[in-house]
Amino acid sequence: ATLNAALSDSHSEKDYQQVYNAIANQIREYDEYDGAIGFGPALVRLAWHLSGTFVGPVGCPHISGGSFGGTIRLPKEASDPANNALENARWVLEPVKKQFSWISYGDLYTLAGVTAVQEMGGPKIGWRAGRKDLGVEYASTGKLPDASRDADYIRSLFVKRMGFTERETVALIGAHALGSCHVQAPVLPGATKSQGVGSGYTGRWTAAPNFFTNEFYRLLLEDKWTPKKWDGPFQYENKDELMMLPTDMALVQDASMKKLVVEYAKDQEKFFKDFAPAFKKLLELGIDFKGNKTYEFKTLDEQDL
Ligand code: DDH
Repeated sequence: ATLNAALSDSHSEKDYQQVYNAIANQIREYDEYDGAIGFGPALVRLAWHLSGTFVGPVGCPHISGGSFGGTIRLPKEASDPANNALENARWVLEPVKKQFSWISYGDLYTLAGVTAVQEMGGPKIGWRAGRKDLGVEYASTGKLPDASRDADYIRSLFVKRMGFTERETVALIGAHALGSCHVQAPVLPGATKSQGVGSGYTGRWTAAPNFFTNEFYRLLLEDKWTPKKWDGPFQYENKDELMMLPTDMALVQDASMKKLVVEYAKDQEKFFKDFAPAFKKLLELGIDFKGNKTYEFKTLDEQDL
């Protein structure tokens, strides 16, 4: 079973490009957010957390989760501890939702992930419209990964439960070139203090956390990572105070995943080529788009905006 996307979508690719532009302008507007990282990484994480609740794989009779219903907007799913700090990502998209009230939250949040990857210099991600907002009975909790675990756990979630290949799995986790981990959620523009807690982990993975690159793999392989001495959860650090989660280190502790890390560390183009369809697949888990067309959006730069 799959959830069926709206077929006769009355909006055109041009309309969705307008939404893309509005999201991209929000990223530009608030570029000082989170220590001048901006909202790009948070929007990628929002799209992933909305989609990564999927229990399938496609074709199995009892699917649940996924991006279709936009259910991360609902308090039940938003308050899953795995979604800590994502209220900020939803905050920055609310003006876009007001301007384009016809778009569903599932479409808006997935399009925001696509926009953020592209605006941060990543590959073009094909995207399809047609998700419909669903109610709280479709909200999904407890399905997102626990960062303290190992490679077999990652396989059990991504390969067995969501239907990704191991290659797609390793490519997706390369998104950790972006953003950072937070003990406290970053302070919102205009506010004076943090509105909530983060994951409890701390630090950035790379020195350029708002550029989409293969740096995550290169650092994972080439740097020396040691356990961080602190009161927080077990994590790794290098001499430059960059960080890795236990699940990140798992990618080089496992022989077959490590091969892919080596490949992506050497070849950013190959990483981009594999990431783009894997991210599209993530955003579409459990959805039957029927004949809906795949759109590819222009960046603001490409439009001279
Ligand atoms: Fe992640 N991620 N992620 N992640 N993730 C965190 C931040 C970001 C795990 C744990 C964490 C993916 C996979 C995994 C991004 C994208 C993606 C944080 C820190 C934790 C913890 C949150 C905070 O404190 O604010 C684990 C575990 C996994 C796993 O696979 C086992 C994937 C697949 C993606 C993706 O996008 C495809 C991004 C981006 C961030 C940075 C967010 C920010 O605000 O900055």
